[in-house]
Amino acid sequence: RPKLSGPKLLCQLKDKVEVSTLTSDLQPFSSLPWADQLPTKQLTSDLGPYKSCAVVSSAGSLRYSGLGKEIDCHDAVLRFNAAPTSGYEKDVGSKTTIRLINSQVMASDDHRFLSSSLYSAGALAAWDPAPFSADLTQWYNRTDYPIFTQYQRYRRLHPMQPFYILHPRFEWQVWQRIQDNMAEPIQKNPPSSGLLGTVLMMSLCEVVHVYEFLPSRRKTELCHYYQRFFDAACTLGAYHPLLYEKNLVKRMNQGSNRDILTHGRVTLPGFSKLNC
Ligand code: NCC
Repeated sequence: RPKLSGPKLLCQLKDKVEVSTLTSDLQPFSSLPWADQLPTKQLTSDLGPYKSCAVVSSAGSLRYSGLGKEIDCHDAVLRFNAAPTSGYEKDVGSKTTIRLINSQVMASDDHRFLSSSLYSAGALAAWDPAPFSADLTQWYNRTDYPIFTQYQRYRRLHPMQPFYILHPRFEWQVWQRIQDNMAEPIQKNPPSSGLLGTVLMMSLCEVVHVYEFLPSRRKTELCHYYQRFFDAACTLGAYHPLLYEKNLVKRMNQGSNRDILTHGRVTLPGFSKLNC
């Protein structure tokens, strides 16, 4: 299989991946009693378009980066899971436009998802590792974590906050882009929140800067910038095909290698700016 150049990879991503979210008119949800808790419109028609966007990975290498001001200068900022800004503003900034969370975060007691104010800034988008190519009904009846019960509870407590659920088709379309561009079979687990969030922002923004997804010279075994926990697998991957994701992002990067080294910064064009 020929190795595609960066511009070709970007066009493939734009053509073959549709960033879609669940809406209240979609089967099987439309016939459920809580359907009207789901948004009526897609995330991509409610939010944006933005000029510049920052995607802030949760990597330990953000600690002592001093990137906070630069991150906050973007029109929109995406963060992940339980990653806080409070107390870490100097390194990660304080603006949160969208927070992308996995269903494990919504379900585990540790994260106090229903009560913690960490989740109240900006819009929320959640995802659950759905079975490959399974239909929505199959997934609904057997989610990895109880994403739908937690979603309903959260919506009842915070009815005004925009909250979307990613369509599982989106996860697997992104997964397919990774697999089709790698020489070897990759694990059949969905991509990490990091790559899903990056592609999500490419559909909303003219330019996307991703921070410490490709590690800078601050690379560390510290898993998250906000926790004293060390594990190289956080950066290299175990369950998620993370190394392959990073390889793909490296190939699509339009910024310099120096930007990666000093800022852990990757520059990606938004889909609207691509001439394919
Ligand atoms: O760790 P996590 O991800 O929340 O990090 C968000 C995204 O940042 C990128 N990252 C993170 C750490 C690091 N050292 N390098 C990185 O590049 C990754 O792209 C990552 O996706 C997830 O993807 O949702 C994940 O969530 C955690 C965990 O569920 C949450 O943090 C809540 O505690 C997963 N960890 C475990 O299941 C133990 C992780 O595998 C993936």
